[in-house]
Amino acid sequence: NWVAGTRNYEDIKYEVYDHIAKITINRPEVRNAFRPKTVSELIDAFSVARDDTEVGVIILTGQNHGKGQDKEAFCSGGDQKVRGNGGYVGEDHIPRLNVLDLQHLIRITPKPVIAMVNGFAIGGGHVLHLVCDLSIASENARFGQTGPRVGSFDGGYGAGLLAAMVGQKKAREIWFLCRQYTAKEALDMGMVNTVVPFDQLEEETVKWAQEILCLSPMALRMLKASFNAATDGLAGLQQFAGDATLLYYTSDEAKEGRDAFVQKRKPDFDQFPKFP
Ligand code: 2NE
Repeated sequence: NWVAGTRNYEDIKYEVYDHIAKITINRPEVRNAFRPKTVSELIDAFSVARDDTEVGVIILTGQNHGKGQDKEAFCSGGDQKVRGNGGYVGEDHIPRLNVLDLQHLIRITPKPVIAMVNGFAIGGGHVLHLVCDLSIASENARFGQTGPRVGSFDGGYGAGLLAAMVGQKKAREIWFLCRQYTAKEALDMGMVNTVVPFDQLEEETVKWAQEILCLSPMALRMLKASFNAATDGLAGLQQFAGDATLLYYTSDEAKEGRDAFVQKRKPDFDQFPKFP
């Protein structure tokens, strides 16, 4: 029932159904590893979903290629074959780590983002599921970081958010040993919300999204910003404060300040209550 969006993407797919946007990394031949173009398209798609006032929940997933559940992938991180000197290199020959911008965008998108983890979530792909608000995994999913093995690391959300989620000891184990963990282990660690059979993954994810869609979008927005404020430092506070400003702008009190300026008169704030 998904309806394709109008944008022409090469590395991803963008679809909408019942106020849900589904964004799919579509490079199954490399386990949905991302190159700079993939990330640029993901940033564009998340911006489209964010701006679409009809969209209330966003799902991020990876394209299945149908070669067996143990071969499916959510995302295997940065495409090591285009990793150059200082970042991942695309058609413009500029080395980039633009996935960090994507992580930030997922965090500040004021709508719940669900990672629908259909297989390997490894390296930078593992961090992508971490920065989503919820993670729903199929039983075949595998989780892990590989940075120290392939000469990389993500010390931002990849380390700090992971530690906030699973605890310091476990987070260090994940990074220091570069093991893979089953979906059940990820559930026990608190990294995923639920685990379902592979063939029920999308149905279950859509069910969660539809439950969320019954709730107040503004309350959800404020809650997402509140959770981020606790872990994201001043950037988290900025997001929360931005939402407070949004709400304030809708008040007569804020409009009086704007109108007085435009009308070149003194603002009359006496009419507004001074709440305790
Ligand atoms: C994902 C995993 C565990 C799957 O293993 P398996 O055995 O099922 O598949 P296989 O044969 O390894 O991979 C299938 C094809 O996909 C390519 C492989 O090279 C292979 O292609 P061919 O050689 O047959 O042509 N492929 C898989 N992952 C790729 C990748 N990341 N880049 C380019 N090609 C890839 C297994 O494939 C695996 O461990 N993959 C590598 C995971 C990894 O180390 N990712 C990078 C971590 S660093 C990172 O993502 C990062 C960061 O640390 C900081 C900032 C930004 C990014």
